Amino acid sequence: MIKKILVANRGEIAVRVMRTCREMGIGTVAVFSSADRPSLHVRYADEAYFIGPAPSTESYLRIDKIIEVAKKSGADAIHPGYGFLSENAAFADRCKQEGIIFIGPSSDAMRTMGDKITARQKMISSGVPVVPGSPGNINNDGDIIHTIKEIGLPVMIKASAGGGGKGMRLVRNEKDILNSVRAAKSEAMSSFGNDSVYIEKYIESPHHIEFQVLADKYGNVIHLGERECSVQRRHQKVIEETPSPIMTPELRAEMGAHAVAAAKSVNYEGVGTIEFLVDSHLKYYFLEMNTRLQVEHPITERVTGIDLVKEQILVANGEALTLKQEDIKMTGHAIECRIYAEDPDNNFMPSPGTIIHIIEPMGLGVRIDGYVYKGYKIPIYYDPMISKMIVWSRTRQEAIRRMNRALSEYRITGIKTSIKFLMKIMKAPDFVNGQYDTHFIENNHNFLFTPEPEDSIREDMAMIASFLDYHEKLLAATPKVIHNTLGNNWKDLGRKKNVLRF
Ligand code: MV4
Repeated sequence: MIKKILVANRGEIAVRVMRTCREMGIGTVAVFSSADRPSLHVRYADEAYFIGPAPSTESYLRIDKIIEVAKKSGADAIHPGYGFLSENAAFADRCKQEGIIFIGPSSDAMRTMGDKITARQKMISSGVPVVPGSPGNINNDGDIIHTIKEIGLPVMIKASAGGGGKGMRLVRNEKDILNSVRAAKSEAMSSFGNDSVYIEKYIESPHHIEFQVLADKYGNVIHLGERECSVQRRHQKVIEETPSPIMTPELRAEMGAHAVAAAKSVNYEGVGTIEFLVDSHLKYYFLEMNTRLQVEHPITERVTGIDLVKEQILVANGEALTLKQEDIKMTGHAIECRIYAEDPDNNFMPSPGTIIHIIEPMGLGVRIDGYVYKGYKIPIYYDPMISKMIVWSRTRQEAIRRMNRALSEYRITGIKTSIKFLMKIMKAPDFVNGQYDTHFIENNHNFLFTPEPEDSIREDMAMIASFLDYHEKLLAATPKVIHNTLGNNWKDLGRKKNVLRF
């Protein structure tokens, strides 16, 4: 029985995993870099260990240091979260060697699915539909010519060691193909140390739909429905929702069965995600499998009522799934917005800094997985996502209205955030109508990036609010000096409706 878990991660996911551990009566161990000493996961854990300087390569990616802390703390298991070492097969192997339970799939499953060419080949042999393309690695010009003859242009050249949009090239003209493959191979070699590339037919305007799977160590595998992830910017998901606006019960059953087959083909254990592309004729194709818990898992948790981290821990404990496929029911509609410390008006440049003021939305159907707090200084070293807001309601339209209400309540001053960009998306006709695909943001660029007049007022008000807040603190701190210069009217202004009405 796992009694203590080291969470080898930081930020919102570390806190989220620790919450489930606490509910299960499992001890929690945090690891932190020098930049994360004040971070919430350190405060929340039962124990915390410093593992090195701020850069991830010297801290959260240091397998030796994490193993050392696991031993020192007596942790029975390690939960990797997402990112960092979560899909690092060598880390999973090292845990096994050290007799520490790795909460995730086997390193073999990671390796097979991490290599996009072997993943494709595995899917083909398992009867899971893949995008038409090259059977394997492109070794010479003959392979290219043969593949193009078979599937036609346009094509997508992809790095086998890539994924998530890294190492992809779109080719529409025959004359570009040979040079593009050569360029893709050298780019793959420099980025991943592996120059294997493959070619796929380019699917125009697809939906990016992923299926959540859950498997135990005894071959039981179920799926927990889909997540629509087509609202992306530069291969970074911005909004996810379930159910997908284009899904039908029949298509869900078909895709779900193929997702289960994909997991079974690699003897998968734990939670995993099968990504599909779905074209305008609702034909679907395996894209890749993510062998980790994903950022967007909370929307699946909300509509199914299942705690996915709890299921991960039970599977890691060697317990058989108690859930059967027929037990899985999706209720209502959930939408997740990712909140980033970035400036949408400045090409989403990261906006590190100190949180002066934060008010988080609450109310029926609102969940926030976050980790920042008033006075927290957001480090520059890590992903700028500061929280995820997940809302649920009975219908998609109610969920959109609830997300709008919640986003309008979300107040963070001291840094720039993507909140107002998210509010624009929630109001975009294509989104409201559920008529969008992976080109949504580029197709709605004007609507999403034309500043509205009240934006600047809202900015001013936010600035006034933070200034007032700051001044109230100053008043509290040094009333004599401030009162003599500013007198009392300043505090009244802070309470006048017309100034701070949002
Ligand atoms: C594709 C594709 C269309 N055709 N492959 C994006 C990241 C990784 N998951 C694979 N991705 C895609 N692969 C073929 N054969 C479309 C995507 C894709 C995408 C591509 C460009 C810009 C945004 C995108 C968002 C989702 C999926």
